[in-house]
Amino acid sequence: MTTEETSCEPPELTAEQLKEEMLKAYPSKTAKKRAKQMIVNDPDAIPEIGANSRTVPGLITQRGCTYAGCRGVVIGPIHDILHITHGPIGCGYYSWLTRRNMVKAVNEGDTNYLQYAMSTDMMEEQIVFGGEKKLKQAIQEAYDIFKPKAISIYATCPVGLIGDDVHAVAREMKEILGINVFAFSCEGYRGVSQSAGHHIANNGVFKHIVGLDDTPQVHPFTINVLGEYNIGGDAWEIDTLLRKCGIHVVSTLSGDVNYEQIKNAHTAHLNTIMCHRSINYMAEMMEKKYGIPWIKVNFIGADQSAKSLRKIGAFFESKELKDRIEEVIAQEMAALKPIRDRVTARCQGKKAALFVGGSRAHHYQDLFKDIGMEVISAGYEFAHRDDYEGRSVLPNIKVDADSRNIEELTVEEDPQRFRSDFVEKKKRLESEGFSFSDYHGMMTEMKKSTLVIDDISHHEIEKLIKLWKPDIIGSGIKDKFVIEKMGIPCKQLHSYDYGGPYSVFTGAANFYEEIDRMLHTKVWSFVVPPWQKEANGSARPYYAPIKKEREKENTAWKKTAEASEEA
Ligand code: CFM
Repeated sequence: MTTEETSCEPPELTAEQLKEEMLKAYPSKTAKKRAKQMIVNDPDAIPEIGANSRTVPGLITQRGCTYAGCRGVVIGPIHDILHITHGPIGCGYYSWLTRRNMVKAVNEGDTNYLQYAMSTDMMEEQIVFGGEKKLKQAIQEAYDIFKPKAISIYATCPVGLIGDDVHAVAREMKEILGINVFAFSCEGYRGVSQSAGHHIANNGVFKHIVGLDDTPQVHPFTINVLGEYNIGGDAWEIDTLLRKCGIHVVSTLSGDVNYEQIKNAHTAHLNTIMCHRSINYMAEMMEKKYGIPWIKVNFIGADQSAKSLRKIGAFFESKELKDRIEEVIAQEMAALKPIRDRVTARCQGKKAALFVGGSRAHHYQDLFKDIGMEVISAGYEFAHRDDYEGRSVLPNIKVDADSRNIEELTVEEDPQRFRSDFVEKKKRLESEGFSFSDYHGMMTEMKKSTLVIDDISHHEIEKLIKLWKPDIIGSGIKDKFVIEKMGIPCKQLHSYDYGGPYSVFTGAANFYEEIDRMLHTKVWSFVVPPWQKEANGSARPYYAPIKKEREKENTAWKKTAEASEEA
């Protein structure tokens, strides 16, 4: 590059300097709080990060509410129970099919209620005089129409404020209807984010569903896949891969799962956790009550998928299974290689930044690593310190008033069903170096001097784009268009827009190709949003470097296109 071309580029900032730039705009109290949530990483001496605390009012956050985490994320995907939102219609409406937790009703008699949005549609009258009567009526009406196996009720903010006892209504209707009816106190305001809703949902599913069916497993290698929600079909790809290897999934919590599968989940040999944030509670409680050990897996990224399969194989200690797993990995890797190589050649060295939820900002780094890309900054919306720093920090996490608000169930060993043989096996394997109940978190796997940002705000994303110029950002729908209007492609990593699946080897191929397309499409060079323009219509100098780079690429592309047209 000539000096002229670089003349308006801002100086390359260090992570510390970038952080300072981001904080400059804030009042001092806010800056002090945010500073603790923006950490310059050092994988060899993981620094402490501020997480799972309240968002400062006025900052534009990506977070959702507790109701969303409970009804929308963890329980919502169970497709053959009726989900009734007790609240004003908006809560039910906005949680209606917006998350792409896909479902197939394949067998005769399978039921799928997910197309319905059921709500008590609370009005002023219920807010003033109480909504329990209307809730009972709604449950009765829903039962009369659908005759479901179970009904689940979700409390929204006003329900908590006026004090409707959703649990008493559930107990009463359970008695009257003779089916399982249970409720969740998951009012939106109950926690600082959707994370509280995950915990509440885990408690409810554990108390009201898991363990209701003791039919023993006949398959020798059975697992549950916890924290996998079948977004864009991810769980289906994982299931197919595991089946190829000879591993049987008893239940997936809760991607494309039915009520019967969850009732029987406690009979599996092993719990594997995909999303640690949303479901670690369930794994812990199942281990305490039934003795089932758990391991962390990651089926996002080819290398990580292979690693996870091998870990499951090692747990079962069967030579036949391990050999089969190696065969499958070899086949899948061979099929993926040409795509991975082609995309790597085109994307190597490009820079990505990821700000997603409570798990994907970590997992999806592996897909970028697979194709030689670098992750310069990442962060979760609502994860806790253990998801960043690893579970070793659990004893040091201070429980604040907001977390104390969420019930911790007291779980004891089940006198009949506790598997002491599983505990023996776990101990033996541990003594041989196998690690259980482990999650090392995001920061251990990120490079030194990358910037880790918890609960990033729109202002901070804008600064990151202007000053560090990532080539692509993985994020959510709330900021996607802000990012794209700044000329940077944004891969929507929650519902994937219309894309996916991205899990395991087959999904990795989809992801690589899509990232390649997004990085190399020419549309970004045409984006000049109005606020970038000076009065005379020219682009503001601040964005000029990005625009210039893109224009250069564009000219090169045009030349190639013209040349090929001439030929
Ligand atoms: Fe777990 Fe999720 Fe996530 Fe999550 Fe979510 Fe989601 Fe997510 Mo959106 S359960 S923490 S609450 S992996 S809906 S499927 S994509 S924020 S990173």
